[in-house]
Amino acid sequence: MNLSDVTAGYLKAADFGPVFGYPGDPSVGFLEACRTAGLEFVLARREGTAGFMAQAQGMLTGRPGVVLSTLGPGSTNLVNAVANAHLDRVPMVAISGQIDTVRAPTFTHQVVDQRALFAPVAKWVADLTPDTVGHVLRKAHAVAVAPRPGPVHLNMHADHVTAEAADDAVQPPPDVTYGLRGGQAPRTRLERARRPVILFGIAAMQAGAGPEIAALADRIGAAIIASPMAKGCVPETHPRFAGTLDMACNALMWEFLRAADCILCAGFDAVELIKPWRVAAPVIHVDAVPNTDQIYAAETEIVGPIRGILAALTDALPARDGLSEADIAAHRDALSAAFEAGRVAGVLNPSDVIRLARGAMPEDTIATADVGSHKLLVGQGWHPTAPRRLLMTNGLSSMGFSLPAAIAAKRLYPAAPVLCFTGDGGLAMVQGELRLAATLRLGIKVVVFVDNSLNRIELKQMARQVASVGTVIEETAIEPLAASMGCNGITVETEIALADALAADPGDVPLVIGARIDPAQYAAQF
Ligand SMILES: Cc1ncc(C[n+]2csc(CCOP(=O)(O)OP(=O)(O)O)c2C)c(N)n1
Repeated sequence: MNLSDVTAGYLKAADFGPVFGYPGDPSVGFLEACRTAGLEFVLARREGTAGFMAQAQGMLTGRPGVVLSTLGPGSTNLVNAVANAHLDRVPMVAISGQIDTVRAPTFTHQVVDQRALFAPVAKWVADLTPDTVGHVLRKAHAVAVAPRPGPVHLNMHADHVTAEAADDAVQPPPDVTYGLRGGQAPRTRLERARRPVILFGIAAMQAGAGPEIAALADRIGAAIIASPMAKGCVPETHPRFAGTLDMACNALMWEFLRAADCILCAGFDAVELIKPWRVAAPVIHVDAVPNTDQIYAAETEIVGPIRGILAALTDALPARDGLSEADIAAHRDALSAAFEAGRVAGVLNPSDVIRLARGAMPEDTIATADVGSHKLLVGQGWHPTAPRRLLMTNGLSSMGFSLPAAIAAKRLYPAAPVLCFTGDGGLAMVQGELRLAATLRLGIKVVVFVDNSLNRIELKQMARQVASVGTVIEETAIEPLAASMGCNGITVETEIALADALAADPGDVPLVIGARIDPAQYAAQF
């Protein structure tokens, strides 16, 4: 199937009505695809009025109306109608032709930047490309109808119009159920599941839905998996807790998820996914917002207060065996073993640092993690038993987060033990803030994974067998650095020395612990 066939097939399957529009050169292949799909094309007299027809179609059906224009003057003529649908809150899919991709950056005749043109007046702008057309259409659909409804604008480059589509999935999203009840379909699915998994994320943590997740898991025999930023929402000591997705040991975690026969995503935000979602099990999406990212295609969506929806589901479902706690414990054992994979005897390994810190710090510790290889280990190996006890950035994932975050945490909770994990690269970006932490008399512990490397990037160079250019950094001289900032500092190279340093009372200024690690283990972890 070519890209136009997939697009016409989607519009037909989703029952959006006819395509209103005005064609141009790049439209020819798409018009033919409409004809063969049995999708009517209504030729208006100009693009602006075709857009109003599509808007009216959307107003009448509640589904997006579709409008087509050509590139350049066709798209500039269309802007008014798209803006109209935007402020009238009417769902719409607007598609414009565009110059072929090779000429797009340099050619001038009839070429305007259509993404920039439509961005202020549409909910979302994107290109339909052969590799992603199925996903883009699904997302365009979900975004257009999600509250508040409005238009999305899609470009179809001339060289893509009849290009073979690699992503040809035509899978319109389900109707969204708003409110607590959620219909019968998800209940039937959960009632029959033998290996159900609840995957919770940021929004579940923010809603404080841990007790409701645990209760539902106990009722239906589900395993519970956390997203990194939501860790602690369900205590990681819970017998149904099965690990954190897409951090260290991710092969094992994805394998476990792929073995599920039903996945309930509870406030799970796919912004945290590093790997693509390649899981066959049907997904039930429970969140405060609809599934507009479409990273996974949910079978059903229940949108509303997460805690209330989960509690209502638990009440409505009979007790089931599902996965036994013994099955989950066996997986947890495998996870613990995988966490030590690649460990080198006789040196300080990254996993040693986390294990020792876990042993040394009290349960009410607030930990922060920076971005890099060490974050992936902390994300799996740190086990908070309450929410908001591990702060990390896993959406934008900007280096230099963990030290400022630890300063804010200690200021807010002076009595709480605060532990900051950072790479040597991340520390170098923000080390001046140590001076502030000392001035504020904040007794935090800062554990630096010293490997003279931007390891997360250097690992990728190693995987491609290219040289470590631009990823090797200078030795971090912890003691003089700490002293110059009014802090205490120590460098350690052994487990014993690290355990001692971690046990020390920092007093009322930061204690910077440079853990000189051998990074070889990282290669076995990702
Ligand atoms: C502000 C910013 N710049 C660049 C990156 C890309 N990046 C991700 S991880 C990483 C390496 C981090 O090195 P380090 O802090 O030493 O941690 P390690 O990977 O060695 O654990 C880089 C450069 C980023 N995420 N954020």
